[in-house]
Amino acid sequence: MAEAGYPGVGRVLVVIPTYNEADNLGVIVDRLRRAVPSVDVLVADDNSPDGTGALADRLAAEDTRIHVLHRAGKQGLGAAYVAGFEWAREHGYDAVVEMDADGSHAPEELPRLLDALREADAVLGSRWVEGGTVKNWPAHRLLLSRGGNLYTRLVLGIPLRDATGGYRAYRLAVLDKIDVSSVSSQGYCFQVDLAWRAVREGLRVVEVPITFVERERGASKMSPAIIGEALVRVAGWGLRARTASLRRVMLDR
Ligand SMILES: Nc1nc2c(ncn2[C@@H]2O[C@H](COP(=O)(O)OP(=O)(O)OP(=O)(O)O)[C@@H](O)[C@H]2O)c(=O)[nH]1
Ligand SMILES: [Mg+2]
Repeated sequence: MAEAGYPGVGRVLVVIPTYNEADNLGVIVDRLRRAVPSVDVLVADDNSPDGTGALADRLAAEDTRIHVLHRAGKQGLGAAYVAGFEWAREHGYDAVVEMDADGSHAPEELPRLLDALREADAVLGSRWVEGGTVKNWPAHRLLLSRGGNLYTRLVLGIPLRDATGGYRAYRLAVLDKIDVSSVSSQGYCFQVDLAWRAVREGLRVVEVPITFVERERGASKMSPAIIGEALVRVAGWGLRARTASLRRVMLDR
């Protein structure tokens, strides 16, 4: 019998978290369904005031591969993903993909991520490896992403070039290993948190180049609070990891 889903990976669920993305959702889901028809889609909407949830319901009514998770209100990107991953587990998927609704993550590049997942536990779409790039970002956004990744690399001591990106694929078993339901980080920090957990567990984490495109419609949900969360939490993890290895060195003496 032919394997269901994506060859070599199995049943794949692409989780798209949404908050006020009515101008973007239809386009991205349509592109995704055309680009990789064998994957399923779950829109995780936080009761968007602009009617994104109702739009997702209409898309789901026309296509059995599209599903919707309605959440009570805006609880952050991380919480929406954790709920989406739980849904994937309950429904027997083998792998999950993180993808933004705003068009920054091209569905046409998804096969590259899924192909790499055949030989990996987690695949990170990376803007900052050779072949990766960003389109239409102003200088301050480039600086924030480059600076944030340099900070993460130095503080955590991990080799990843793009630990803050949100275009990724994970094997479902990995999410259990890194205890994803206990993750409470929300914005960029959610992405760093998962990458950090996976690297610490010794899992096979690989980066593949992507072309990230700045959103054309709708508003960014990025805020100083989201940047602050990442700065503070990453510093805490780095400090804890260094204290733990220092303690090990002392005990070994
Ligand atoms: N369900 C849910 N989705 C969210 C929440 N915050 C952001 N999102 C979605 O997560 C994705 C990424 O959010 P963006 O606002 O694009 O954040 P970003 O990509 O870091 O910032 P930009 O590069 O400026 O677009 C989008 O699909 C958002 O609609 C939230 O609280 N709940
Ligand atoms: Mg975005």
